[in-house]
Amino acid sequence: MNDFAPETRSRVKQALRGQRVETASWAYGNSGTRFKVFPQEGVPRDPYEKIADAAVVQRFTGVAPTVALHIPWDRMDDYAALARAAADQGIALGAINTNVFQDNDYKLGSVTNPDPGVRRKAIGHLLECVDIMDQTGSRDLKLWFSDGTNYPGQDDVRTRQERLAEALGETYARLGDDQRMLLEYKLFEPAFYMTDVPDWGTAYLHCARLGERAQVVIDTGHHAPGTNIEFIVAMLLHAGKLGGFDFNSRFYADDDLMVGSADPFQLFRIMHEIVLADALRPEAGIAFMLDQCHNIEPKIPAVIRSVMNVQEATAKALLVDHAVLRAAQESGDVLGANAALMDAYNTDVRPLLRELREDMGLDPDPIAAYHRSGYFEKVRQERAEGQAAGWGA
Ligand code: PSV
Ligand code: MN
Repeated sequence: MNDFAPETRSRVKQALRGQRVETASWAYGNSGTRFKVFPQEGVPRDPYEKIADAAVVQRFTGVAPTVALHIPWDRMDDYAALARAAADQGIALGAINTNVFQDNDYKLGSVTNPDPGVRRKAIGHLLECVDIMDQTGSRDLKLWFSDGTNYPGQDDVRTRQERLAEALGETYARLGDDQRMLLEYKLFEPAFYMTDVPDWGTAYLHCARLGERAQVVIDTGHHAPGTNIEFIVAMLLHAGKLGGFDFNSRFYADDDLMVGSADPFQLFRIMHEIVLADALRPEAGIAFMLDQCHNIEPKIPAVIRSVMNVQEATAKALLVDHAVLRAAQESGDVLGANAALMDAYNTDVRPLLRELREDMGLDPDPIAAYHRSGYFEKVRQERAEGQAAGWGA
């Protein structure tokens, strides 16, 4: 690892230094499965405390300067004050995630519900979230719809698409010039026969119709097993329609485990497509967000670990020798082309990342530094009383 050419070393470090990963407010709160939520100590009780935890992740990683909010989980009176509190701690508020999946009214859907009154209510929430973005200074509105049906014939597929298009159109029209809409697809759950935005193709069709500021977001846990996610990444980059990622890992379904834990090779392949398209730079407009739940592991170190996993996959992707790869591809050298990827993937990039952190004035081992900091002991005491924030709360 330490025998890189100096140019490679500085090129890779420079790209990694500019990388940005957005953490999620809900990852700091209690979460679980539908069977049980195991509470943890020191968990934030309100959005301010979630922001404080996110700032700690930024303090030890240096590449996670924004935190996404979820409304109504992070509903409050004064979002501008929350944004100021974030700024005081060296971070900013990121994407606003909408939530039209938890009210009783949404049993048969939100924006695709057969009842126009329910559709209106759902659209009202989406518009309210744009109002919040105006106050937080957020760029991205993230839309995920649990809408779908459980039984064949339950509702008309094309009519639901029309209702969806109408809601998206009204919301898109409300966006400011510097704001974007990110549409997230998901194959299944909670609807089991059909979801209304099941795949990237459906999301792409809606976004293409809406315009430039509507982009597709890929949640890595939202596909059928075996789906070639990096192909989707390449296709959306090719079409100029990739707005970002909700990163997480899965073994079975939408497991929401730490990104890079179940299949680090897949994460590398995704980041390889990003690097090939020169889309790592923040100016390229791809939001690299985490959407994870730390049900049994301590939350802040898990978020730090996740950021490090993204950095490791990215560093490996940056090490792919594109000239060698391209030459092998063009001469039909199957094994040579594959080796160009595998050589990079099999490189131990951890020493380089430690060096990068030292260059950035950070501790080379962010998790050890977090444990030494005493932050957990402090919040464990401070937050002993009161109601811990939780997924869905
Ligand atoms: C849906 O499964 C999803 O991925 C959406 O992004 C939601 O907003 C999020 O999970 C909630 O954790
Ligand atoms: Mn998601």
